[in-house]
Amino acid sequence: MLRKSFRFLAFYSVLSLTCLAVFIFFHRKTSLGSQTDKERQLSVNMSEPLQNPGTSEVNQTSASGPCPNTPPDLLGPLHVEFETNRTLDEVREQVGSALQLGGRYKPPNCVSKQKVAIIIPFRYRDEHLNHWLYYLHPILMRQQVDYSIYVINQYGHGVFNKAKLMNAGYAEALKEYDYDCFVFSDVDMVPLDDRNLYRCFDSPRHLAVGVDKFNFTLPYKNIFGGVIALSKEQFLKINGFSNTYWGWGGEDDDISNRVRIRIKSISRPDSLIGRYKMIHHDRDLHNDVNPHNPYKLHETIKTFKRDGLNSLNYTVKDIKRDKLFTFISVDVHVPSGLNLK
Ligand SMILES: [Mn+2]
Repeated sequence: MLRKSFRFLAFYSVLSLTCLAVFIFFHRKTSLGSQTDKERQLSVNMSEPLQNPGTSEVNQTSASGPCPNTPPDLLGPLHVEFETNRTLDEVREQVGSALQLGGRYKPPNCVSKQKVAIIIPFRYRDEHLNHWLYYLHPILMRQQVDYSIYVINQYGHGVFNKAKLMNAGYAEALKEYDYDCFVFSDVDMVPLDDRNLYRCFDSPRHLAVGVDKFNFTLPYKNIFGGVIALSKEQFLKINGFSNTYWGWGGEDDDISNRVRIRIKSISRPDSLIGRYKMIHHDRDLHNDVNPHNPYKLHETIKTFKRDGLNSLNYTVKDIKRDKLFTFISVDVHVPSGLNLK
């Protein structure tokens, strides 16, 4: 009898221990599972912060393979005019419907090979920006670019520093998305042919080959300004732009030097496809020609390793997200005793 009840007890203790073990095992598994989901959600949000969840679902179900190397819907030569007065509200209505907040776009039916941040250094040029947005958004969509527009505004009224703004734009864009290509464009430059692709190539790309202002020819061989595209790797290799070109002139020849020193070659579209129309304008306030800048160009080879992305300092004053662009106001820390004479 005693032996029987002992067996009975032993059987039930083993059974309850097994049940306890099974319970603990499943409980841990479910709580682990929900944690992973949360983590997954968090990483999606962090890598694509400008995308709303609804659209990302649509993209996931309809995005099939990679986008074709040559976008299929390009038009070729374009008619561009700046006589029409364009307000931001109008442009938003005309070209904004496929955009997400921040001037963000992803082709709906294919996956782009590159993620492109378009950086526009800016101050006092609202009218030019409206023209630029009106023309560029539809072009970039036809080119099937995965892109955002960053307008980097110099805060305050101190001496302009375009190159430093572009460095800041690079740094700020990378905080939002893992871009692998950066297009730096003047706000007054509109391409006249949509076959001029806003993407990165094996060598740093000079897109603005022929500007109407210079009769559609290169004013000099080493010019590397107006609109340029560098991969993240290329931009890091040259340490970005110099931060020390205050006022007008020189910064584009300085980056041309950096590219020549560190990478050797550049690439360009052919002279017909690489045509641009520039918006005519008077010289901006607080951006006078700096007569010291041309002399600095002889120093690039000695200074570029310590003057650039690795010495960049600025303060973000404001970030506004429009449907058509992300507007970042940056204090570039204008030196107090700056002498442009
Ligand atoms: Mn200009």
